Amino acid sequence: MYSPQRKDFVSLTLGDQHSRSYTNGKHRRQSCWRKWKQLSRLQRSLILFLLAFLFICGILSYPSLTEQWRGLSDRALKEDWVEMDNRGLRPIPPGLVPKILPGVVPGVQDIPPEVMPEIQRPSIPLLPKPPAMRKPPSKRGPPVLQKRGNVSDWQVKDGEEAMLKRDEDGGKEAKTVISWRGAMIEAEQGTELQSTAHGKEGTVADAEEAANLKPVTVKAVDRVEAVQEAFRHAWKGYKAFAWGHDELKPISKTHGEWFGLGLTLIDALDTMWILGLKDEFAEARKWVETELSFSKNVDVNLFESTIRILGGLLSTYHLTGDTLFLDKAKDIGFRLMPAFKTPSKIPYSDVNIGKGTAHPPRWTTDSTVAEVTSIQLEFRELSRLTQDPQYQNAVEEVTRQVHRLEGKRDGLVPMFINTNSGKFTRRGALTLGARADSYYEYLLKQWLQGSKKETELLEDYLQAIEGVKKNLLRQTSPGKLTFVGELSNGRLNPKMDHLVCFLPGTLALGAHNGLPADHMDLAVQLMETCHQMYAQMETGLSPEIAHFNLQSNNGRDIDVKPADRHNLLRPETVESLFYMYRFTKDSKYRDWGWDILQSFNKYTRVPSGGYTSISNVRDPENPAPRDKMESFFLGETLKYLFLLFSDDNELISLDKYVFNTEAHPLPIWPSTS
Ligand code: DMJ
Repeated sequence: MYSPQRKDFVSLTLGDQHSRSYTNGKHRRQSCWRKWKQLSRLQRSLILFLLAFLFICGILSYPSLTEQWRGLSDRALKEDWVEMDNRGLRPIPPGLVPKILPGVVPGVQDIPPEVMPEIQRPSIPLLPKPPAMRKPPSKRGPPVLQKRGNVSDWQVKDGEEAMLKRDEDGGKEAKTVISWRGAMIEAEQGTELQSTAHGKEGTVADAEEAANLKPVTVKAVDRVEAVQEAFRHAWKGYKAFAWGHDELKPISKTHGEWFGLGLTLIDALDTMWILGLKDEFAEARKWVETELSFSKNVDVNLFESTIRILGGLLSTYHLTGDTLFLDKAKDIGFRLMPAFKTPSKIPYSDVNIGKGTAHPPRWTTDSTVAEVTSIQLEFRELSRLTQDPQYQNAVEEVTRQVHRLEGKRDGLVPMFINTNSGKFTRRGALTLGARADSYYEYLLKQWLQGSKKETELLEDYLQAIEGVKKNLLRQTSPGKLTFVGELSNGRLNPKMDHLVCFLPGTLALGAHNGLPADHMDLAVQLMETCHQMYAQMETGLSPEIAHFNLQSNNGRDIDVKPADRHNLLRPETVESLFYMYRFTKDSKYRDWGWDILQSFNKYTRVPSGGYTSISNVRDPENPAPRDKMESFFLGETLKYLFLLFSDDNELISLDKYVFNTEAHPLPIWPSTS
């Protein structure tokens, strides 16, 4: 029998008379302690166990709590947007786009030579010296500005807008965690959304209203000028609030810094030249001459600074013949070289361009496959211009290793490669999207850059496209849209990043250069899908990631998860539209590009200057601006739109130039090399 004092059960008595009679805290504490001491050991253990259990439950339920908190902050963002609306920052109706009228680097000696990678003797013969540097071969002046035409097709778009049935979006707000090349990759994906396909369903009243509209023929010249106007508007914001900084934050009217190197300005240099914006170009050039210095204690990402800065400077040098840009290109190129000083010679992701040190990300010794294999066009060109083989050797060593590596599947590469072992890391999916995309692009483009002589590059490219067809290509059931899915643990995930929309253009470029005609067929199909990723959204803007429907029991082809509804002003679709139009002259590609430009103007344009990425392409009432204009909007998106609408086929001829993955044109080497 148990003694009366010893109770093997817990008795909780709430609000008894005794406890009510306590008036002072000290007594209450003493009494609690006495009561605790009176409990049996088993009772105390049980209470402690209960408390521990509750604590663990609390920890486990933390994510859902944070989700609610995030919901609250998203609502706050929504309210901000409403407030902005009240201040006149509503999306601009088509046709009401305001018209804005135009208006040395310390040497590299401060990197100690011992930290530089050894100069490799060229295993590949060096390319012949390019034509004299003071007189570059391809110098051409900016194209003459066209006279402004009418804007009647904006009015047509107004009518089309009336046809849209705008559904309420009941999904959760986006959850994002990892920044990837400007994209935010989702931490987890939530419930699917119910929405109406853009341009596919309309109410009867909407259709009647639209029937009153008369089609208006629009001349190409109007569209070219609309791109110039959009660039000037973006530039106005950059100039006013972010001059010399990396990125414009157009809503808070300030700037964001990534490397602290004037990223937007450098990325936009050749765009200004191509668009014929002489005054803007002259101002930017002045900044490069007087302010730009790479002698800075700053960590930069090797890939991003290569494609944006080195690529931008090299292409501007080629277009203008101005050696200022070549000098700057040499400086940054040399400062990036410590990245290759790794056990495997597969470069690290980050370099300190002031100290001459490099390192992988803090959490891994892996590098991203797309990053280490998409710097070759730029470094090879730098070697050609400088007649210094070290750049070409370093990047071609990477190409050679990746070419030989085991672990590919029908030419498709994993996402990560280890900088110690030089082997692929077995994690992640097989994808043509983030972390692998430009590996495929640069196989073809290096082959073109080198005048189609490096057959291993071509073989790898052709094998990879066959690998795509065999492993990743699917069609939706309802609408027969062709897409490139992702292969994860042997299972196909029917999702495609917007990043994959570079592929139609690359396939078309290959077909134009004699690769199999069925590459062009595939390009046409994928181009249609990328177009639908815009057309089926309520804002007319694509989400970052689309999910495709393989079931025949549901009428919708494309779904968007809540975490994927953002649009970062990315270029890939308009890039491919440019290639498709150049090679087919089918005007529908121009029309699709025009729709996209108008949607950017309607939902992402900030009246005080600049364009902003948005969080929700499914909500035209509240697209939820993110307050950031990525440098690639000026470097790529507007450049490709301009080239799409321009009738001048010789303006960056695709038989003379190859675009790097940041839309910076580099010359195709003469075949006599
Ligand atoms: C750009 O920096 C480049 O196009 C890169 O290849 C992919 N990401 C962005 C644009 O989306």
